[in-house]
Parts: sequence; structure tokens; C-alpha cells
Amino acid sequence: MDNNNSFIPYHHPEISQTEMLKRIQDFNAEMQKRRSLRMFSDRAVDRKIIEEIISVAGSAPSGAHKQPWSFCAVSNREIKSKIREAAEKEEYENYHGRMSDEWMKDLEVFDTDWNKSFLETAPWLIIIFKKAYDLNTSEEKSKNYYVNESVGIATGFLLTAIHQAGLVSLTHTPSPMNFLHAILDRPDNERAYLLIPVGYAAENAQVPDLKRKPLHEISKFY
Ligand code: IYR
Repeated sequence: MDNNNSFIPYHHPEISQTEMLKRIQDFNAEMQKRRSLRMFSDRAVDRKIIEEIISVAGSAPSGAHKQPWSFCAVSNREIKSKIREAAEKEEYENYHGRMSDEWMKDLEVFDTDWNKSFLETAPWLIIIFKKAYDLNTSEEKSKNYYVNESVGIATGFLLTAIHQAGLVSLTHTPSPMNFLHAILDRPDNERAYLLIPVGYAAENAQVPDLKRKPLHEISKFY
């Protein structure tokens, strides 16, 4: 390479394909157990655990390594209740005319409504913001690339880390979500992307009996 950028060696420990298969089968079995939960316990979760989870999300690849994301972790009761109130205001409209009949029908299996009590029950809300562009210290704009893709990948890492930590989550998208920008006082370049309650499942929590598409339906090998 004849540019002046610095490169460092990359070492990845090699494992046998027997070991590889065992590891990925174990990991798959674990991930198949992950579910979106709407019934949370109010049991506290240590901040240190949330920090580690966010650190995993921050290890995601991103367009031109711009890392165009912010993860806001909220445990403060007053802020959670403000978020619940604003989310329910939007969701009330969604469930009373803003969502199409087809959409409402598709949601029947989840038995959801405008009530979002989990926004106060869950010990943590992680709100992911995408950075449409970057702002440097003198408020000058610079471009970010593939922002939706990058933040989507980081969110996948986050959900995986939450499950790996033994906690549960919900990918929640109150719509529109701009109230989060105001409540959390975020800078101009950020847009709310997803709201993820995190915590323990409530005792006797239930989830809809959903089936995942089998491998042959989601893949094609050439
Ligand atoms: N945002 C609403 C509706 C909703 C939409 C989809 I797509 C879901 O997968 C689930 C719910 C709500 O949170 O209730």
C-alpha cells in the first residue's frame, strides 16, 4: 500500500470447522430463544451492564467508519414518564385512524394498543439516534454515509448483546418519534431511530406464538 495511512496487523485465532460448527449451532440455539417482550419487570439493572451492551453496539461497522449513532440510556423516572406520555399521545392517534385497516389486522396477533406502560416499567429505555450528518466543534457539517444501514446494523448488535446479557427488549417505534429529540434535548443533526425498553421479563410474561420462517424460505444457495 502506497498511501500514508497507518495499517496495523490483524490477527484472528483460527478454529477448526468442527469447533466452528459447534459454536455457531450453540449461538443459533441461543438466538432462536430471543423474543420481543412487552411485559417487563420493574427490577433494576445495573448501569454497568447497559454500558457494556451499548459498547457492543458501538463496535458495529459503519459507512466510512463515521459511527453515525448516539445511544441514550434513560433510567430516570420523570424522563421515562414524559416519554410514555408523549408516545401514548401519538399511539392513540395511530390506533384511532392513522394506521390502515390492513396494518391493524396485521397487528392483531400481538394484541397491542395505544397503552405503553412498559415505557415506565422497564428499568431502562435505550433510544437510538441516527446522525444524518456530523457537526464538528465549530458547528460545521460533514457527511455521513449509509446512515440507515449503519444504524440498523448497530441496532442488531445491541439487540444481540441485550439477549446475550440475559435481558429482554422490545424494538419500539412510536410514530412519529420526534418527541424523543425534544425530551432528550438532542442536537440538530440527530433523528430518533428506535426506542428499546430493556430489562427483565415480568413474572408470567407471555409472548405471541409466532413461528420463524425456515431456512429454506429465507435462503438460496448458488
Ligand atoms: N407503533 C405501534 C404499532 C405497531 C407497529 C408495528 I409494524 C409493530 O410490529 C407493532 C406495533 C405500537 O407500538 O403499538
